[in-house]
Parts: sequence; C-alpha cells; structure tokens
Amino acid sequence: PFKDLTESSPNERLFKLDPLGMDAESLGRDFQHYFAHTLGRDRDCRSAYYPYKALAVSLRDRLMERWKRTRHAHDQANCKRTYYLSLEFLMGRSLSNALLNLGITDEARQALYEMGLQYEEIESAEMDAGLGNGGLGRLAACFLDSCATLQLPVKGYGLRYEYGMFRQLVENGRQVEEPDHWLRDGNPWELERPEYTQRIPFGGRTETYTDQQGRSTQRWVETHDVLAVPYDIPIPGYRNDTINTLRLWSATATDVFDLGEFNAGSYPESVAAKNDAEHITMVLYPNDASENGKELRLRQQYFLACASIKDVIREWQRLHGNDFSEFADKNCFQLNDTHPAVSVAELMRQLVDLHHLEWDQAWGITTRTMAYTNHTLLPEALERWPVRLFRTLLPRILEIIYEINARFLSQVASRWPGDMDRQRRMSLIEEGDDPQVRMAFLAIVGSFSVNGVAALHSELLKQGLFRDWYELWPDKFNNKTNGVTPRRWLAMCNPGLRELLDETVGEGWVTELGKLEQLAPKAEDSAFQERWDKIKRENKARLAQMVSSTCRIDFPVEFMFDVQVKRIHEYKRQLLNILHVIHLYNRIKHGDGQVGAPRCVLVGGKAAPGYEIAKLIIKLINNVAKVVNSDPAVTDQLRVAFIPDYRVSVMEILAPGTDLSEQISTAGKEASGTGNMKFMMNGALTIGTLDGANIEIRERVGEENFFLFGLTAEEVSHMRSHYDPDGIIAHDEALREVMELLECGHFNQFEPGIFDPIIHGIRNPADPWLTAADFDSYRRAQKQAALAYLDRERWLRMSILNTAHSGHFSSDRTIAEYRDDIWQLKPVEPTPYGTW
Ligand code: GL9
Repeated sequence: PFKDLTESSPNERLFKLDPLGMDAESLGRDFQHYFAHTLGRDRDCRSAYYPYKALAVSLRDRLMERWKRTRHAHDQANCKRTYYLSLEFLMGRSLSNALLNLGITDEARQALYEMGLQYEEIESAEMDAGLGNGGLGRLAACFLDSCATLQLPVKGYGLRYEYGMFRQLVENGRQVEEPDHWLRDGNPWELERPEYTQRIPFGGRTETYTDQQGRSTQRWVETHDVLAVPYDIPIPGYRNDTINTLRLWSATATDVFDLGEFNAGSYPESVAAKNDAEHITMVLYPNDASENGKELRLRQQYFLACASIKDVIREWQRLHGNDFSEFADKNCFQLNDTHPAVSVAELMRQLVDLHHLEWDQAWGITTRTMAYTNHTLLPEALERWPVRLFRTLLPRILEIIYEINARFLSQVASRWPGDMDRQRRMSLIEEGDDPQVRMAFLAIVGSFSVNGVAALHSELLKQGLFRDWYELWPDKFNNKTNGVTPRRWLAMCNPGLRELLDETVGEGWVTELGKLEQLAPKAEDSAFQERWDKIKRENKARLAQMVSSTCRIDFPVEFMFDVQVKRIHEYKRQLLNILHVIHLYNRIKHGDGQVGAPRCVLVGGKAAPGYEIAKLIIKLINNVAKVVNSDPAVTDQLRVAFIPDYRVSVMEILAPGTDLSEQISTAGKEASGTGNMKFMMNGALTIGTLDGANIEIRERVGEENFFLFGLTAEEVSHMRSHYDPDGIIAHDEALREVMELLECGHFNQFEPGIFDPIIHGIRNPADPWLTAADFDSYRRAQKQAALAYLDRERWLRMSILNTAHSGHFSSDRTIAEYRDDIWQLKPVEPTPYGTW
C-alpha cells in the first residue's frame, strides 16, 4: 500500500535528526507542546494522565534517534543476534525507567516543578504493562534491561495482549478478578510497524506434491490465515545510548475483502471469523505453572513462534539472500520455558517447506540455533498438547514433530539397543487413549543448550525430570542462576539508598553490582548504620502509607515489616506463614510477652482464577487479618494485611520498605525465585528454606545473616512415604493450638466450615507441601528473627551485609553468563550521530 520511494532521492534532512536537548528547559518546552497542542489540554485538566502522556511522548522523542542508531549498528556489524522468545514480558511502568536509564530524572522533575506539577503523581498515572504472570515474565523484562545495558544485540519477541494480568479486587476477603484493559487510553511506548506484518497459517490439511525439481514434498494447504502485526517497544540501556527492541505481535484478520470473497453469501460468518482471529492476542492466560490444554493457548504459542521466525528469516534474507549456510552462526533463539517450544518444529517447517532446504541441513541449523530454559520442576506444569489438537490446528507441524521423533527414537535405539522402556519414556509422543505431544522433550531434542535457573534446580533437573536426557547429552545441560536488574530494583525504586550507595562506593555499582562489596566494612560503622536506618524508616513510611490507603490498616514504622508477596500457590506456602501469624496471635492473647519485636505481616499475590484452594488461602489470610487487627489486646504486637492487586509497581514500594523477606517454599519446588533477590538488594533479611536461589543467597550473605529453617529437598523426597501430620500436630503444642483455633471456627464464626479443605490439606498424609513438617522449625526461625530485630545494631549490620553481598544477583551477571556460555555474543555500540 505504500509508494516505493527508492527511485526518488529523499530529503536527507528527513532522516538525519539533530539530537534533542536533555536539559530541563528543552524537556519542559516539548512537554508544553504535547500537552497543549497535541493533546489539547489546559490548566483546567484535572487528570494526571495527560501530563503523564505529554512527558512520555517527549521522552519517546529522545529515545527514537538512539533507537534507530542502535538498529543501524546491528545491521552494519553483521553480528550474531539472539531472540528471546517469551509468551510473557512483565514490563511494569516505563516512564521512570526511561528517565533513569537516559539519566534525566532530575531534569524532568525540575521541568515539571517549574510548571507546578508533582513528578510522583504523574508517574503513578501510568498503567503497569502486566503482560506476565509472575517470576518468569518479570525475568524476561529484567533480562531485556540487562541486554541493552550490556549493549548486546538481543531482541525480545512476545504477544501484545489486549488484556494483561487481571486486576485483583478483594471483596469480603475473597479474590474477585476484573479485566485489565491496559491499552484503553493508548500506549505511548509502542510503535506500530504494519510494514512488517506476517501471515500465520492455521487449520487446513497437508498434501504431497511434486516440486519443479521432481521431488516429492509435503505442503500445507487450505489454511485459515491470521495476520500478525508487530508493535515495537524501546528498551533503553543504562546511559549508553543503546536502545534495544521488544517486538510484540498483535493478531488481526486478513482484510475483510478476502473474507467476503472466500465466504461469499455468509457475511456474518466472515465477520465472526475476523473475531476469531483477533481473539488470539486478546488475553494473557492467568495460569501460574499449570496449563489446561486450551486450544486458544496453543494458537497463541504457534502465532508467536511463526511470526517471530518469519520476521527473523525476512531480515536474514534482506542481508544474505537465500544462503542459509551461516544462519546458525549468526542467530540464536532462547526459549523462555516450553511455551514457545513449537518454534523447533516451526523453524524446520520454514526452512524445509518455504526455503527448500534438505531435512538434514535444516535440522543441523535448528539444533545449533535453539536454546531452552526450564523454569519449573512441578510435573503438573509440564506442557503436553493432545495430538488431536495438533492434527486439526497445525497438521503440518504435527507431521514434522513425528518425523523428528522417528529419527530421534532410532538414535535412542542404537545407543540403548532393545531398551523399549527408555524409548517409550523419551518419545516426544506420550501414548495412551489421548496421545500427547511432550513439549519439554521437543525443546530438548531441538536445542543445543538446556538450562535451569538456580544451582539446585539445574541439579534436580539432571537427576529427576530430564534424567534420561542428561545421560544421552550431558553437555547440553547447564545452570544460569536468575538475577534481577539493579536499575529498577535498586536505583529506581530506592532513591534514598541510591544516594547513600553513590556516596559510599561510587556510582559504578549500578552497572557493576559487585562493587557493593565495598559496603561490607561499613556494616559495623555506627554513623553509617544511622544513615541506613533513616533511609529504611523513610521507605517503611512510604510502604505504610500505601497499606493505609489501600487496606485501611496502620503499620507503625517501629514494627518489623514482614512481607510475603508472590503468586498464591500451595508450594509457596503462604499457609505456613498464616499459621505462624495465628500462633503469634494465640501467644499474645495468652499474655506471652516473649514473642520478640512487634511485627506487621503483609501478604500479597494473585491466585489463578480456577485454583480454588489458593483462593481459599486468600480468604483465610483476610479473615485472620480481620480478627487480629480488631483485637486491641494484640494490635500493639501484631498487625496483618493482605495487599490487593500485587504487581510490579507495588513491589517497587514494598522491596525498599521490607525488613524480613519470606521465602518459605517446600524445598525442591521453587525453581529459583527472584523476589528473594529484590528484597536482599534493598537490605531485607531472608527467612527461608534451602530452595531455589535461597541457597545461593545464604552462601553469599553468610549463614549468620540468614534465617534458615525446614527440611532439605532430599529430606522432603524421603519424607513422602512416612509423613504423619496428625502425629506431628499431636506432639507440637504450638501447632496443636493453632489447629484448634482453626478447627473451632475462630476465624470463620459466621461462615461455618469454609476452611475445611485447608484443614484437611494440612492433616493429609499425602500433603505434598509438608506444611506441618516444617512448622516447628519455621516458628523457631521466626523467633530468632524477632529477637534479632530487637537488637538494632545487629539487625542494621545484617541488613547492610545483605545489600553488600547481593551483587551476584544482578541480571547483568546472569546475562553475561548467557552471553558467554550460550549465545556467544559481542557487544555493539550504536552508530554515532551524524555518520549515516
Ligand atoms: C518460575 C519459577 O517458579 C520461579 O522460581 C523462577 O524464579 C521464575 C523465573 O525463572 O520462573 N516458573 C514459573 O512457571 N513461574 C515462575 O515464577 N511462574 C510464574 O511466572 C507465574
């Protein structure tokens, strides 16, 4: 639809922009222009949204030229590139992050101040981009920040969901979900790129035909195509002029003209088909760690894989024509869990069917290009898709998976002749009444690298879930312990601490977090402790302000702030936390003064809408909170709140104001955790099990600065056969009293029996989460923490040491490992101004 300009000579001035001013004055000028002229607002504007938008667009202008120079540099360098394929990118807000990374936070504040506007208010007018469920999606966002900061040619590929993670309301103590129509008022951070639209096939059938060279080949025909339109989001590096790209695909119908002709005489049906197409990117699936075989979800996965690979190959052909011989040396796809694993078969399809490579050459390219990250050990989270679904939705992909499987199984047969059980175990197809495609196995055969996300997790993968595969290909397996970006999770969210760190160790810590080690000698310095304490109290006051306005509960800053925020899931054991709260309540009621420091317990997180027991745990937390907070005999020792709608922007206030971080999953279940790292960086102490990255956190900070409790992963797996919760409860007075309160209906006086499923779960010998088994050890560790908190100097020293030793958990370290061990990437500087 666009006129081809290549014959005319374009006006160079159109393509060479002058650098825009980064000072308060030029920012203010642009702000006023957008506010008054583009958005058409004036002094009567009551909403913070328009000032937000005016500032966002002024900033976007300043990103744009750097963005183009980064793209140009990547083209010129003809360098190797990585594509991070993920169904989730939990970006949160962009404004403060862009200001921080461009280095103009103070200038923007100044410009607004001069117009009588308050930065904080404007910043909070931005909606969170909640295109993810939890840790896995937020990890993808942290990784993009680190890739841009390390100037690596890495592009994110994801979906532009019209509705992100649902908004959580709490009504009568229960979770209520509301759709999150985050794009309703527009999104100033995205740039639509209709010129790079791709066509995605679904349905139809396959047939054999003879090509021009006389070869018999398969083709996929009579497909119902959907269009994928890309929207680009700029990802600024930290003060280095690099702007990388997150490309999100949006589904639209092929034009109505086509539809009308195809479905002549059935206009309403054609319009319905248009709707069907657009449903693909309508909504994020809100399931944490468990899939339910919904066709729409498989459509989303294939849509992402097909569009992204076509986009990469289009770019490849623009630079290299039809020569794919160096494709694998120049491209790498990192699969964020099995969600995009269909990419293995799709890359094969495009190479063989669309670009006419031989199978063996295409397989060589695929298996040198794909890398897979596993994020969970929970067996129920392992994706399997019914073969029948593939047959109707993606018939050509199913044939390719069968072919990959046949060739793979013959490899297994020659390595272990006659071992039929192993062939059955390792087959990509799980046989049965309703045969299934095992997506994790497809990811492993198709990849040259398979990694877990913490040391323990990577070990358990090799010994358990992927044991057979580790025996076959030991060199594929590796560990990449997760990390979080110190830009958002320290410099941006904790400005008070940032200043102190700048002054103490120099500003370099923001990109070299290891420099925080220089804080360690200061941990004993009482003047330094005073300053540390003052900053923490200010952050606690900010946290308390939020709790007060959203929950109507007062959190006194002298109390210990004890926080557990994450998805609500049985393995994460929010239940263990609340049992301990009941225990404290019981002790205080009985006049036991020795509970240590007074504390405020805060819990937050969303439950998957269909996960009934998780939703009931939310109800229990709220009911316990109500009883505790309304009892004047305990409120000077204990307060409890459930914070609704936990999300990235809420964590930005919680992490800096937390004293004690709850990381209490059943050992062997939490692959890594990343919230644990955000709290540690901000000087919280951890109470935790030997699970996921907790183990590495404790190793770094030292056992004396970490409150450890609970069974080990090994003990957990041995406990299985002889677990006797009733026996444990009978012999543990504290737990017995807690259970009595729960069982007599103390927290549900007017709702008899509602917590029975929770009570039965705790008393069930088959309880996989072993809540009763860890209670006593947890209670003791909590007591240690509460006593330690009373010793101000000791606590402050431990707090400082937590920040000091958190350098390892920067996602810059994680990404440097991916870069060196998996991606083999070199950094690229953006092309300087005025040279192209
Ligand atoms: C998760 C793991 O459960 C976490 O332990 C891990 O830190 C992250 C990132 O590697 O991945 N896997 C997973 O499915 N989720 C994780 O958080 N779930 C969600 O993102 C909701």
